[in-house]
Amino acid sequence: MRLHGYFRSSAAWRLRIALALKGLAREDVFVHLRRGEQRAPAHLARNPQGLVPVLELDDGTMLTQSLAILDWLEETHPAPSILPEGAIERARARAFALAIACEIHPVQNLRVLNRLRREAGFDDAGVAAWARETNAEGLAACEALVADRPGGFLFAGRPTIAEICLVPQLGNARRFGVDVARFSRLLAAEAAALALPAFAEAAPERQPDAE
Ligand SMILES: N[C@@H](CCC(=O)N[C@@H](CS)C(=O)NCC(=O)O)C(=O)O
Repeated sequence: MRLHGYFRSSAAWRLRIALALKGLAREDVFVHLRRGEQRAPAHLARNPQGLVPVLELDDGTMLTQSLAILDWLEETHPAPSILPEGAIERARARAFALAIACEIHPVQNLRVLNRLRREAGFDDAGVAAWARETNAEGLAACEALVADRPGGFLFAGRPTIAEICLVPQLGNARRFGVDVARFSRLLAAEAAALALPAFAEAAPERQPDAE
């Protein structure tokens, strides 16, 4: 499989973690987002949305949208599972992952920040405040969703889609200057996850295209 991604892309980061958790090898193809390579015809042919990640299967099939790809991975490579046991816990873990992937991440995406600058007159400080506050507000809601859950991992005695989405989003939050210290339950889950090589090795600074 070929993972078309970028070291700093948190959506690609989710897939680096999941592929490693499931013991699946990948070849990386780098799409430099700051240079706009996601809008080049070659990449638009893979994903007309002009986004990474894209997972290219051995038969040439292109899969897009990281959460859909996580579902595909779980269906085709069920062990080890990245979902908790039981329908209610699965619904809760999915809700947590979607709170990040649908509510926080899209509004702090590169193209949105660029549009704020280009079309809404935001200066650098305004863009930084937008990114910081959308992350802080969204992660505060995530902390509230799981505050009463004991232990390290959030929904099982092992990592699930919740940590797969959480760890990259905490990375974004720090990059945008959020003081994450108040999210103690999220930090406990992150620490449990980062003790595993699959999470530790997926970090942006460990990728060959890191700058
Ligand atoms: N919902 C998509 C989000 C993909 C996405 O927003 N990718 C970002 C990097 S994390 C991207 O390619 N941004 C390029 C841009 O905004 O132009 C997913 O989960 O795959």
